Amino acid sequence: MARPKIALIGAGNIGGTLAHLAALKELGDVVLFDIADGLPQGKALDIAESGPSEGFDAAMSGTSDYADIAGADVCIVTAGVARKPGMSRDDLLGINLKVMKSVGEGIAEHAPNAFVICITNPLDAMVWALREFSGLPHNMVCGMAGVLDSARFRHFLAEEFDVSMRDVTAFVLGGHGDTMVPSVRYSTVAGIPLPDLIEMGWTTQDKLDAIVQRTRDGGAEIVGLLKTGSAYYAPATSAIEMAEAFLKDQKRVLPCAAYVDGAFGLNGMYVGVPTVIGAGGVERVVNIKLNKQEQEMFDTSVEAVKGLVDACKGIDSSLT
Ligand code: A3D
Repeated sequence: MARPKIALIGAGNIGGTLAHLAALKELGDVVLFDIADGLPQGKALDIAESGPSEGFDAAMSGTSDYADIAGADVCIVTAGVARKPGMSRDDLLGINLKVMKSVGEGIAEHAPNAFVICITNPLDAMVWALREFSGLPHNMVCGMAGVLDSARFRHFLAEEFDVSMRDVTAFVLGGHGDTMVPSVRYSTVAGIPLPDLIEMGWTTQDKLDAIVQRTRDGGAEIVGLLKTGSAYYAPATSAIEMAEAFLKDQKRVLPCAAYVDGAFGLNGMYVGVPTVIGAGGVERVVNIKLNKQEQEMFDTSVEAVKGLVDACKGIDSSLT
């Protein structure tokens, strides 16, 4: 049986890390696509040359021709520009919307059966636009943000409690922006919900509030430190987790920017929600109950995403 084919659209910081991780995990053969002359070919060759030492079997190639992604099983999209200090994710909208148009058309023509994971920011609006431009089924197009935001939340919680990150579960709802909703009630240490851990004296409400805020600002914290771009190791790892769930039909329960039509009281929009990812792409949206305060925060986040989608429609009249 032939190996799966993984197309990485964008061979920058995240794209290169994705290629390396996909190779190390032997998820399939990798095609790196980028418009920058020589970049995808150079990274592909460099990673291929790590194969003899690592001992992986995966073909690596680089291209600037969409024909080379033909028949891809998975496409992970990072094409576009990333934030610099002082920029919000929303500042990227105008430039990255044009990029989504060319990427969406390229995928539609050459890899219409792929499971597509968008990472380009501002995430929720870009995954919506990418779906519109590509015309692929909604369940086969989603965005990576929730896995990363939840991983940040889990990391900070594990540090606070001095326990293994493996025993901390958490998830973050809503749009991938300042209004995201780290869910305290549905996050646990080995099944013990965070509010119970406050009662048990493991932490305080103030400390937990600070961790929630640090999670919301997690991307900006790294942009501020790096100064030349945004995070890429953890974003790439998060998208690989989603790709693996699809390729191996793992039916993982992962938060991602999915098309929500009916659940959470929403009528057809992309936003971060818990989902089940398997061979059918986004197979289910997990329609959890929110309390009043969570619902208000989620609604605020939804409104922020709708504003960005409207801005996209204002820029490109083909989007309705
Ligand atoms: P970067 O290292 O700049 O790579 C982007 C690549 O896209 C560059 O190599 C460009 O040459 C390439 N590119 C630009 N236009 C096109 C095009 N039309 N077709 C193909 N390739 C093109 O950025 P990065 O890898 O650090 O980040 C990529 C994107 O991910 C940015 O928009 C970031 O804001 C976003 N990002 C999202 C998250 C989420 O959690 C959602 C986290 C971190 C970064």
